[in-house]
Amino acid sequence: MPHLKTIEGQLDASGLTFAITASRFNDFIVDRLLGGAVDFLVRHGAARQDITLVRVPGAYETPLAAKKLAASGKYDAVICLGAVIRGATPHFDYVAGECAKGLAQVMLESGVPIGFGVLTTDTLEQAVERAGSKAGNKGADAAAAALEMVRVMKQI
Ligand code: INI
Repeated sequence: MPHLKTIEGQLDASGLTFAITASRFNDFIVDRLLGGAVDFLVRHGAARQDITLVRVPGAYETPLAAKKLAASGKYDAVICLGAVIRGATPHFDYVAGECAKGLAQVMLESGVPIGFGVLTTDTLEQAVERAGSKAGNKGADAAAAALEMVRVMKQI
């Protein structure tokens, strides 16, 4: 669309600081998301020493850690990684729902971009597909979205 003043975020991570939360629950999936997120940030100019990793027990605890990280003022963005996989009970709905709701609340209240890299899948196979195989890597996607939002927010 021509002649519009347009604000867009460039995917340039140089000089920025990031915190990543990674849940221990389903860690064999989450470690793949972590690899994808770090690889994305470094390939786009972030320095490894500017990326802080915080391990949390599960997706349910993630918003609390993200809230403190966002409020600390130390990070340009927080990227949250986890995997909630549906089981035979309604537990999934509570864990996934509270995690997503909590992270949205943290982002809006803090003004710090949050990358939502928490998989919510019906099966383990669907999680594997999204953790670096045929459906890409949602950790890298969450890092990309967080980075884009940092650059957008700096211009608005
Ligand atoms: N936590 C996850 O990150 N993924 C899951 O799939 C999951 N399931 O299925 O139970 C899960 N539960 C743990 C939860 O996040 C808390 O750590 C736990 O309830 C203790 O507060």
